[in-house]
Amino acid sequence: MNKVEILEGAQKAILESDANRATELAQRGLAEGIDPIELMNEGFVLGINKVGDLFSVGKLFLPELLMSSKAMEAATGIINAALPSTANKGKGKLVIGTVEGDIHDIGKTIVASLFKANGFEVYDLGRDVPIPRFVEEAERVGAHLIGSSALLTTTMTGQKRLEEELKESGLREKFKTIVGGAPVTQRWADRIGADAFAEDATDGIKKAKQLLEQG
Ligand code: B12
Repeated sequence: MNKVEILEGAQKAILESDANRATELAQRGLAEGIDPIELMNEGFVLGINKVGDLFSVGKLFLPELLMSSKAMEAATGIINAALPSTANKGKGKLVIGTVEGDIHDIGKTIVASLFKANGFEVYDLGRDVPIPRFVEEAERVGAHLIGSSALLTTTMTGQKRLEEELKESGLREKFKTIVGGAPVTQRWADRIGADAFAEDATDGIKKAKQLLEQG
């Protein structure tokens, strides 16, 4: 199989909710030397995005969405584990989680893995995280950055509450905040007063580095 076939196969495996095939292609892609992030973005992510599109127009239903996301989780587990863990720590500490009421964590976990691979110390709070937890954990570990993920228009408000919570507790200046998730935009970040918005994991690393350089 060549690279194009693997990437197309990866996309198809997610569309067809085939976890075994997704696992096999994740392993194969890595073994062939495809860059893990490219394998993710040009393969599996295209598949899950199509699934999301079909779901939103009613051409596919929740059981299929769930099965495709299981296949996606299988693939991302393998790819995340393959990201190099750098010995060169000390870029900064990141506390990250998916906000309260929201159980989407595939993207958040990719972001956490890529930050680790880029020398950040990552504290992943998981999904459906109560807003005060972000603040407590950031205080506890002495974080530089707080990253929050929201995939639902209804849970994006959690990111706004995080900003409010930080302000109310007098801690806003202590941490930089970065927001992400499919419905989240730069406009939203500006509106709620987050320090940065990132389109994807790679953009997240870029923005985080910029923020930390600013001090
Ligand atoms: C997979 C999926 C699920 C899975 C989630 C499994 C899991 N473990 O995550 C399951 C089946 C559980 C699910 C459930 C639901 N889902 Co859903 N789901 C999706 C789907 C298809 C893909 C999401 C995904 O994983 N994308 C792939 C990853 C890699 O991308 P990503 O998450 O965007 O993350 C990237 C960037 O956004 C960014 N990023 C993300 N977070 C962060 C954070 C930081 C700090 C940074 C820097 C960057 C960053 O970097 C990531 C990597 O590049 C989306 C469709 C879509 N287009 O998003 C719908 C979608 C989000 N779901 C939707 C809905 C409606 C639901 C349900 C309400 C369905 C239901 N009726 O029950 C429930 C909600 C449950 C809940 N309370 O959370 C809607 C939301 C509509 C809306 N406007 O709010 C969507 C958009 C589908 C649609 N088109 O209708 N879902």
